[in-house]
Amino acid sequence: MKTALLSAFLLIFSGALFGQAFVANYDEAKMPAYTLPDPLLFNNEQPVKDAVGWTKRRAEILELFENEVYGKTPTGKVHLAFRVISENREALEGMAIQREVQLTLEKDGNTLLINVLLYLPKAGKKHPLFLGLNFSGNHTISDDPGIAITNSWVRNNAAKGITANKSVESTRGSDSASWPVRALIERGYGLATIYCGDLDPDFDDGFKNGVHSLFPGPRSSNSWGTVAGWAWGLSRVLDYLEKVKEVDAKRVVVLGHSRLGKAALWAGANDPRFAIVVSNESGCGGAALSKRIFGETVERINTSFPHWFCENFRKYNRKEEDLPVDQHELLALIAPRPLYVCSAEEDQWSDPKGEFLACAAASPVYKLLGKEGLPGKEFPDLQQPLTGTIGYHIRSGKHAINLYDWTSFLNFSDIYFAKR
Ligand code: GTR
Repeated sequence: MKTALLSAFLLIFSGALFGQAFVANYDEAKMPAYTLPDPLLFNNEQPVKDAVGWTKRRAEILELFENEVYGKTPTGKVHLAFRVISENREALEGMAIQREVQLTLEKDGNTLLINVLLYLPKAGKKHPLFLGLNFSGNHTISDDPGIAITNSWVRNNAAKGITANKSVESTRGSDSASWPVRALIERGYGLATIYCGDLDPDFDDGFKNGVHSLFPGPRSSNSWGTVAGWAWGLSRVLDYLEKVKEVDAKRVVVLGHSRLGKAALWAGANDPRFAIVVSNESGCGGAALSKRIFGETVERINTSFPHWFCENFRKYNRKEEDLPVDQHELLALIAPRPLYVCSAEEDQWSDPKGEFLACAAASPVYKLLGKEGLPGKEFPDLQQPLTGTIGYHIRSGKHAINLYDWTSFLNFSDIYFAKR
């Protein structure tokens, strides 16, 4: 009864949200039969037998994702410069250093400015650190009056007083519940965050602004979209973090919630320097299997957010069965590094079961590489994390990232960074 009510609510909610007649399926019995591509079979159907074989197969899978889903990230040297714009060495009652740093990315005379907000524990020397994009500006993650309000484009929101795509003072600290900085510092971790809109504003402008301004030129059906642009930016921040003396750049966890979780996964797949990857409720185009057609679908995501993926991804609108890859293979690209995926019970739009099954289906690759993958095959109870080299939890509650989630990421990272 409770599930039926929840499904009805979600159905109406998602329809109303997009103002179009779209009926999402929330019934396992109505899902099509589907077959997942085997990550351990080459495109020519030959089996992958060992780690050397996997390196070759990995390149095939990466190329499929580039051509059919996220688009190809352009190559070419980008020059990185940085300057500290503010520093408070007595943040969080003297426990932490809070620093704002402006990065200038320059290519062929075009520049992009991005602001990194850093928190570092004062005790100790080199710290492991979480790196993640935020949704609305660095100033929204803390109510500290010292953090600059973003100058980048933000979505208008009359209720918040945002009318000219410019953020306002009253949004300071508005997303602090998603960023429990004190808990991280107390556990010995730093945090680096940047506003996703510094890298690419989240609207369809025909790929002109943000990172696209650094790589102008003709586009094709496999040119990158916004999710890939955000992922690329995470790697540029890691380039900078490698130069920060208080950061242990070999222990950086890249994480993201929802659309920014999709970006974190693609960043982790492309950049092996990320030691651990965390996806929080990343759903369709993230950790959830597309072929299940449960919750958000390929057609729905390409219609609501035409700028997120490459044009080729639209070939699979209502044709998920034709996709040559599925999202378990994105997770497999992270192997053998630790990966943590989480879902929320009331977030059926992101298909928690599809996220869990993707973890299970990525596990044979971890096993081939001598790692455990996801322990157990049973979908876990609420608040019962599974912890192998792939970790997974589903918690009660809504689509959000909260202290329970962060505590689980910290517990997971502690194991792999051997702090216990
Ligand atoms: C939804 C979108 C999801 C997810 C979410 C979010 O509207 O359909 O794919 O990314 O937004 O980012 O909060």
